Amino acid sequence: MKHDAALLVIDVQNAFVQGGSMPVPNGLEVIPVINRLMPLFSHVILTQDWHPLGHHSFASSHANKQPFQTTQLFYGEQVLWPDHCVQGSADAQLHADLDTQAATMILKKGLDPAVDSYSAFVHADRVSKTGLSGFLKERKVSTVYVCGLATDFCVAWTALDACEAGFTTYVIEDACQAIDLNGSLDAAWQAMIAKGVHRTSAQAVRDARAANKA
Ligand code: VGL
Ligand code: ZN
Repeated sequence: MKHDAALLVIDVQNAFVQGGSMPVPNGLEVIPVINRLMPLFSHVILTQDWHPLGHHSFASSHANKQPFQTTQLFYGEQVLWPDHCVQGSADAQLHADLDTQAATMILKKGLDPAVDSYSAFVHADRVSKTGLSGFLKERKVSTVYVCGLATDFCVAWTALDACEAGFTTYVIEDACQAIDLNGSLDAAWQAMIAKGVHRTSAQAVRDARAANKA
């Protein structure tokens, strides 16, 4: 029997792999790992970063700013990125090699031009919510496994907010890859561990699911 856990597959989009606008080193490596995990879950949620042109998280929207610098937005410090995941562009599409048939929901995020959204649960203003917590709770999901791109941004923020919302939360380390900007990967793991996020591997998840089925 599959139990009440959801797999959250974060931002496996053309933008974040080789050839995209903001490639995460080794980003493509997550795809076969995630494809093997998806059939083990009865709830699979995909997220898609989906920004309007001129989004405030783009360096190009600010005078004298380069990608990977930061600026102050009304909700706090924001890392500025290359233009990426512009709505409707090929760059914003989910990667063609990702098996999307098993997905029960595709959540688009980052639509508000003034507010970024790394997390699948709460926008970067830390106030407005996506509705994912309610969606999962209505389906009696109490445990989430998070994977995808990038470990230190969208995966970490999603995992932290999942914990905050009361879900038992795992991050599947080898089903993720990181950007690692100025120590952001270590900082993300420290924050996740401090919050109670469990760090696991794809093999451990497969073993646990097999034991659960037996
Ligand atoms: C992401 C930065 C900006 C991510 C998305 O998917 O990790 N990072 N937008
Ligand atoms: Zn983005």
